[in-house]
Amino acid sequence: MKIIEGHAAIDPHPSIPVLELDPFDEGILRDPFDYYTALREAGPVVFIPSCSVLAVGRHEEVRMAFSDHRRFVSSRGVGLNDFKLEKPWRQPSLILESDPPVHTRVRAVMARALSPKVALGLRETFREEADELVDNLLERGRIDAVHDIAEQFPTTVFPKAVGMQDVNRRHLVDYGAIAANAFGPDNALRRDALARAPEVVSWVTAACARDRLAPGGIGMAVYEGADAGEVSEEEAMLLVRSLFSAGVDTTVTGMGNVLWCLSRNPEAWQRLRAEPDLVRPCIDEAVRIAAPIHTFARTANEETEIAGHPVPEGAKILCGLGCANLDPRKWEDPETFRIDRRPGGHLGFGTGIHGCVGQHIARAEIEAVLLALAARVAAIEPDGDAVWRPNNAMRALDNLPLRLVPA
Ligand code: OVM
Repeated sequence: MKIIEGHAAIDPHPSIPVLELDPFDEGILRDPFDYYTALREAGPVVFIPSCSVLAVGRHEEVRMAFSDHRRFVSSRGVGLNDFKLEKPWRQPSLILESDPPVHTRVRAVMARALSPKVALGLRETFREEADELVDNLLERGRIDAVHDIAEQFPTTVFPKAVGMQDVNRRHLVDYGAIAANAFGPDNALRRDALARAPEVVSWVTAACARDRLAPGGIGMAVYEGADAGEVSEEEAMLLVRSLFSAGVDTTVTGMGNVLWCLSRNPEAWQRLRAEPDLVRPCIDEAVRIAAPIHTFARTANEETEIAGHPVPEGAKILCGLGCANLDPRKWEDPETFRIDRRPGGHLGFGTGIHGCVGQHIARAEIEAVLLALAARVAAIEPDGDAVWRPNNAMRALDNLPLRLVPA
């Protein structure tokens, strides 16, 4: 068997269209829209020789792959590496890189620790913190929304909510980006991420220990699952690690992307200021248009089919979440940001049993910032070009220069 990019090379059925491009090319990652169109138009499932994978980019097939966790498993990794064939770069995530029954058991613990009720309890604190941040930013006027808001806010409030004792903001943001780049092929992004990994990983690992977490926080709530016998002490530690890998940089990215959408759509900003109840649909619309996680893979755990095309066992299936979110088969004017679209069925938080378990907390963080801004800022205007930061799995900004006009 030939191995390419950590998984079995595919000998695709001749009925499957071939797409000759590298989906992890830095140019495509910075500006993916033409690639998205090519992927959707080529067919319901395509073969990409550059990394020997199948890929789906239409809403229907991406949703199907994510909803069928029995055929398309996560336990063999949700990047290009097949954990059945190659040793993963870190101990696999118990919740992301697992299947039932393990997944079901640990997910229950995480769902409780990150429940809507927990998010509601954090709302007030988030709002106070956001008001203070915006007051300070208004004194400056010109800001980089990535550094000054999107990285600043979650790295302040989330570690506090988790009960983290000693916070290193840079390591927290970098850990998520490293984990996300590691889902990709053996390219420069992945190699650079893994070169920086040891320092960040050892810091994160130490931060996950029970005695580094304050009582009453989300981290300790996970360890209470161990006290109740639902998970082992070691499993609880790995689940706390997932709070840091999945809970910081994803939210940072979502917050940056929503501000990118609003700063490019001034009429939407005015509408949000007039109708703050639109904050929730606004967040969903931004997560649809610029999904923080643009791609996750699944592995075909048996010989099967997609849209009538044969799929061999062991095939990696790239699932274009960001691509499906812009599928004209599903959305009217998919690339238009409509603050009141209410885009039910978007895949920016995934779907199925692995759908984002932390989304209530993420939404609460972004909501607090948007409401604090909407109450005080008459206009958020571009103050230069947005710069994207290519990542094998994330659609993230590097810089978003903005001018804030006080109300
Ligand atoms: C994890 C995890 C889950 C979701 C995303 C992610 C960006 C990591 O459990 O480690 O990386």
